[in-house]
Amino acid sequence: MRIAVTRGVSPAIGHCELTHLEREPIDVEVTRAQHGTYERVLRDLGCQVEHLAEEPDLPDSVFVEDIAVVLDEVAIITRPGAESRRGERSSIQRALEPHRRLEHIRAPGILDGGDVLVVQKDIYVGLSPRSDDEAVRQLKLIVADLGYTVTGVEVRGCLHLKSAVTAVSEDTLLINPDWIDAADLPGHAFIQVDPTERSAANVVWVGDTVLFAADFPRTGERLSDAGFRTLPVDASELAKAEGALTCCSLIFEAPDRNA
Ligand code: CIR
Repeated sequence: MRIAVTRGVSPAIGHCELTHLEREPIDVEVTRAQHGTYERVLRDLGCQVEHLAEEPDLPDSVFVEDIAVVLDEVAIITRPGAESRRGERSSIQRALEPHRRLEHIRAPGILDGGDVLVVQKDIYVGLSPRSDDEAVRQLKLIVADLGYTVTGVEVRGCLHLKSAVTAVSEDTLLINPDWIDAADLPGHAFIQVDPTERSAANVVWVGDTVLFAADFPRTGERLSDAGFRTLPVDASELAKAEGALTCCSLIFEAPDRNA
C-alpha cells in the first residue's frame, strides 16, 4: 500500500518564505481548495492520504516534502535551511514513526527534502541556499550500508533541486537544463520542459501516472507525446508561496509487516 502524508494549509501561508518570487496576496481558501483536489487525486491514484492538522503558526507547513526524506529502509528528518521551518519537524516525525526507522540531519547541516531526488539507488542532493555539503556528508553516513550513492549537485536560479528535475519513471527525468546540468545526473534519459515553462519540471510520479501543474500544458503535452499517462493539477495559488507539486506530500510504500 502506498501512503501520502500531507498537511492542511496554514492560515499564515501569506507569510511564507520566498526566495525567487515577489510577495503577492495568497488566497487561503483557494489554496485549500487546490490542495484538497491534489489530495483527492492522490486518493484516486490509490494512495492512503494521511492528512496532518494544519499548523496556524507555521506558514510553510503545507510543504511537508521538505521535512523528511523517506527511503524504503529509513526516514531521515531534515534540518530545514530556513529557520522558520524547523518547527515543522516534530509532527512529521510523529507521522513517520509508525512507518520507518528514523534518522536525523543534525546541526550545523541543513537540508530541505525538496533538494533530494531519489532515483532507485541514486540520491542526488541539490547544493542550494537550503542544503549543504555537511548534510550530504551526514546523509552518506546514514545510508552507508543500504547500497545508495549520494551525490551533491549544483543548482542555479531556482529554489530546490526538484524545481529543476524530477523523475517520471524509473529511468527518465524531466529537467529544466537552465537550472541544472544533465551531465551531473549520468545514466538517465531526459525529457526537457518546454522552454516557455521554466518551473514545469516539478511533477509527481505515482504508479502509472504523472501529475503536472496545469499552468504548464506544453510540458504536459511533451510528457504525453513521450507515452506517459498524465494528469493536470491546478497548483497556481500554492505556486505563489514558491511551492510546487512534489512539495505537498511525502509518498512512500507502507512497510511490509510480513517481511
Ligand atoms: C519555502 O521557501 O520554504 C516555501 N515557501 C516553499 C517550499 C517549497 N518546497 C519544495 O519545493 N519542496
